Amino acid sequence: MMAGAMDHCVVFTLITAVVFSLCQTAPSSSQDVTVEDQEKAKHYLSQFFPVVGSSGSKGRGIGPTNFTERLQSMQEFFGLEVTGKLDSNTLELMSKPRCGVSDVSRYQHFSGRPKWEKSKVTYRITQYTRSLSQKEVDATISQAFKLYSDVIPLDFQQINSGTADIMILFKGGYHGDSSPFDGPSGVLAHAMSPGQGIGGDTHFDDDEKWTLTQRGINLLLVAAHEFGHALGLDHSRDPTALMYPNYKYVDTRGYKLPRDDRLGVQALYGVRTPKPKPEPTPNLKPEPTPGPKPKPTPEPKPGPKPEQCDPDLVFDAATSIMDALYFFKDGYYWKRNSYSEDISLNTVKSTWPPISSVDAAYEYRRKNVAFLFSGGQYWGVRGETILPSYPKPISKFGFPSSVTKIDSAIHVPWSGRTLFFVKNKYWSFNERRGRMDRGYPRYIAKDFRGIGSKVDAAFEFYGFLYLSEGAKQSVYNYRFRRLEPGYLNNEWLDCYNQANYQYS
Ligand code: TQI
Ligand code: ZN
Repeated sequence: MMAGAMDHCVVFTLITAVVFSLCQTAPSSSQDVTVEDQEKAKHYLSQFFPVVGSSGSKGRGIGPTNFTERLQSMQEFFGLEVTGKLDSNTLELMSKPRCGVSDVSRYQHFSGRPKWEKSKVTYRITQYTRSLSQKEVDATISQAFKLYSDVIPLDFQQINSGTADIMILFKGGYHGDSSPFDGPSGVLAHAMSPGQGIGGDTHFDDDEKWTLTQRGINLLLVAAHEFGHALGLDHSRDPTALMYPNYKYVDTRGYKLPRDDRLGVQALYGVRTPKPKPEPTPNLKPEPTPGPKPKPTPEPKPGPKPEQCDPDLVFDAATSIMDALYFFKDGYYWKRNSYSEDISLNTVKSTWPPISSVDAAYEYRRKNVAFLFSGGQYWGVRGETILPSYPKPISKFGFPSSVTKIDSAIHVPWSGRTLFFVKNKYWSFNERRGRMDRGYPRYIAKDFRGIGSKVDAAFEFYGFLYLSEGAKQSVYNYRFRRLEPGYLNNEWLDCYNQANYQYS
């Protein structure tokens, strides 16, 4: 077998879910740590793993503050052995240059960043599955490659004879390499990272029931995942990513490459110059058929449409509502469907007529309701319907009369609290008890280090808290209890911020 493709701690040996552990380097001793090393490490942690929240004696903090814990979370993040000690592997990693790319991205490349060094990559399917017609397989495989070629300047071409860069086959059990498949379920497929010979080759276990639907194993999703490996992507920590190591069916109609994976491959191959997007237009209610036009009632018209891909875009508010994300700006909102990733722009009024603009919003999923705030009032909505008995004054939450407007709000499901950000302070509302927690407001800058002094918009999504100040976001990763610098706001709107990424 060819070397190269095999040494990226990849694939064939990795069959179970404990995939990351195989990438660990051998444990090393923690002797000979100098004072200088200690100082360097402290500096490193403060730069890349800022402390979040105040933990102090009252234990109110939301992140680790002590050196050992922070070191542990850094080690966990990089897949090192979690010793909490400054061992040589950890020190070595800390001294590596950061390439100007912060750790925000949850995608990962294989070590050595193997990738295809050409712009046309060929593939050949040498053995088809029993579950689907040849035509269906050809179409699905091509669709899976197209997810990538839509966003990176690489073209994939199917050939029917000879040796292709990516050789594809469907076969159960032993199929010619050192990792035979295991019968139904378990391992579904595997792929080699880019390289000569077997590099990029992709095998599908034909003891699976391959389908194009929700039943059985969806070929498009698994092929797209495997081709991610074949192009150089390792598993991602982003639960919404295709490269997240967990099979989950999503609607494949109009399926596009999820954002995290897109950023991952684009970091390797660069961005395919995006075709100009059609201007999103507010989809207004169908015009009444022509006739003598009734005089339009002089309504306060929303101002000009906000610009979707402005790198300086500041959101007024953001929230999830059911399965979509809503980003509010100047009387408009973008709605982004989680799965189809299509984005529409509408006026707030056209959807929730009494509301002309939204300052803050949050979803309380337990009750299947979202709250939209505008000035001193708020409305409860379920999807696009306003619930009865709204608006209500924000004083209902227990704000003093000095609070006339809320900058942003976020519900934190695991604490049952809703945080309200008002200027440079924040409040904590206990949803179950229906009252403000004692001891608030507190200073944002004190408890959320790494943000700044205000929060313009905030939302929770898949267990991550996104807090944005100005055009930039910070992501609070609850699992790792850490605030990480995030993407620009506009990345949620599928904008390409070319300048942010470095290509090799
Ligand atoms: N096959 C594994 C996978 O592709 C093989 C593998 C394990 C692997 N560890 C790896 C490949 C590390 C590269 C790097 O992930 S699988 C999914 C999941 C599989 C799993 O059959 O377990 C998908 C195939 F987990 F993401 F759903 C496809 Cl989509
Ligand atoms: Zn995988």
